[in-house]
Amino acid sequence: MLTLAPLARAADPVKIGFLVKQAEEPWFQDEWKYAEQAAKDKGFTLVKIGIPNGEKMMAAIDNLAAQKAQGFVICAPDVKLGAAVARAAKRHDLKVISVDDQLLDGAGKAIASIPHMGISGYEIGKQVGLGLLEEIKKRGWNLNEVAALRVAFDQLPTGRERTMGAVDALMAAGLPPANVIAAPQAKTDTENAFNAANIAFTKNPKFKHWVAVGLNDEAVLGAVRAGEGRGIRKDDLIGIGIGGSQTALNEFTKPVATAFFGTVLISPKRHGYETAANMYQWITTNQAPAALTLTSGTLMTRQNQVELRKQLGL
Ligand code: FCA
Repeated sequence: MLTLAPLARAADPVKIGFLVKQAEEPWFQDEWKYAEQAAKDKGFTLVKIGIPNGEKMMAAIDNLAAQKAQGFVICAPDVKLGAAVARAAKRHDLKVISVDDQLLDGAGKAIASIPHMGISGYEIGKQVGLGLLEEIKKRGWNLNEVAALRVAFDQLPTGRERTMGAVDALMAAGLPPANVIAAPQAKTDTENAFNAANIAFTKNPKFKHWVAVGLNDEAVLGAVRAGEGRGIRKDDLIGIGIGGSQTALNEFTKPVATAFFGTVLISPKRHGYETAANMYQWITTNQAPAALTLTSGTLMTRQNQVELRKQLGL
């Protein structure tokens, strides 16, 4: 009997959790979609759970263990929950990989023992800034008369890196630092970005032109909608987001262009498919994925959207 036990375990079907902080966001829907593709290709069961807060997150991990999953991929609702995630995974003997948002330990340091795949936030932010500069130049705007609205979610390191990369590029080209307006959002969705941007526009009526940046497409879309509400439209506002999922595509397919000028397209396929496939490999061959994988992005506008997405296999 004793010798049979390991054999029986090896034959256990592989079950992998994919836990995301904002299941309603198109980016996470896409990640799930590509993770499902990996599940189909490799032959494992994927368990998708939305974890909008710490309590739901802990319950989801317990639930996975009860279902005899062997591991999970996670984008946590708060990176400060890192130690709790690591402890729960260890207690249940579950492998864990983080995606998008790298988990932090109690001292605020990235947890190196949890393999992570995220975007190269600062670089991608710079691409946003350079894209804005090109469009500013085309329009002949004077940088002294331009304000950069930074929809900010600085408690999330990748969020801060992305938006700082963007404003650093603008300042390196001559945008006065005093023209950078931070608009902190309470949550990383369109509604909260809208509210944050609205306040910033109201408080800063002196600027002639605006650009808007944020950690994702929803942040920039919120700024664009707030601008519209105040009569600041596409001739006076240029927004470039980060993501390239349905939120951006909806804007690009409107018959008349809005101030949502572009987005840096990142790959939900890499983040969804690869993380899930890496977890499968880890479980079945005991080969852990790279400790850190940072993915890149490409500027996407109305003009190149179809071609670019095709290139990435999206
Ligand atoms: C973070 C953001 C998401 C998405 C992802 C890649 O988790 O909140 O919107 O940009 O990184």
